[in-house]
Amino acid sequence: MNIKQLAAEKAVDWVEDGMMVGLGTGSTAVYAIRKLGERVQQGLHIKAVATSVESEKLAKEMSIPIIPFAEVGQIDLTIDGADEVDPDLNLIKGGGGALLREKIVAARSRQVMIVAGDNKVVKRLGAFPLPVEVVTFAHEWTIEKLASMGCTPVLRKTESGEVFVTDNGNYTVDCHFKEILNPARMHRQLNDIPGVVDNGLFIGMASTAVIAYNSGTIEILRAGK
Ligand code: ABF
Repeated sequence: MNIKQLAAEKAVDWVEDGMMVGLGTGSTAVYAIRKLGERVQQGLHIKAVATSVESEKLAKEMSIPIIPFAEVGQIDLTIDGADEVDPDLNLIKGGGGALLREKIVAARSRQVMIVAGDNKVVKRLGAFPLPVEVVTFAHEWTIEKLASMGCTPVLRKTESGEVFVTDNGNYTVDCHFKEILNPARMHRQLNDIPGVVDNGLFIGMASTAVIAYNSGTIEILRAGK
């Protein structure tokens, strides 16, 4: 079992009968959705919402009941991946292109449980290029503004060289800051830029992180601890 699978499957142990669950996006979240699907097929009763078209498709393949957002009150537990996790459990997310839906679902969740291998744990955010979701209209101007924030902005492309389009019809700009000294301030400054929809800094949103190591051990990190 690899460390992504180890972390993801451990997180699914926290899912209880009757829960409303948020399903994350990315290769680590895929392991969680598959494990959850196994438990549903063994009789676990849950309802779920997904953070991407891709995760929703997999959930339906696993017979996990996906329900309309209008019918969702609070989400009890969201299990999702991350690109970087700092000591305060602030995150960089969005490497998978799903940051907007992930942040909307996380904001509706009583508990956000991050699942990752220890390679995602960092002392300071920023080595991973910060994804920023921007509208397509005048995106060239938005990219110039992002550059003025002190990063090297790169419009994300697909493997075939096309501009990557998110599930929401927007573009993603990967902002190479190298180091982000004040993530909370950076988050606010980015979202003040006209044309920016949201960014991959998740500040104070994760309550727990399940971190797996190649040794096979698992560490549970809790916000504020
Ligand atoms: C998603 O999972 C994204 O926000 C994040 O970028 C990605 C991490 O990908 P992986 O689990 O494949 O390393 O939630």
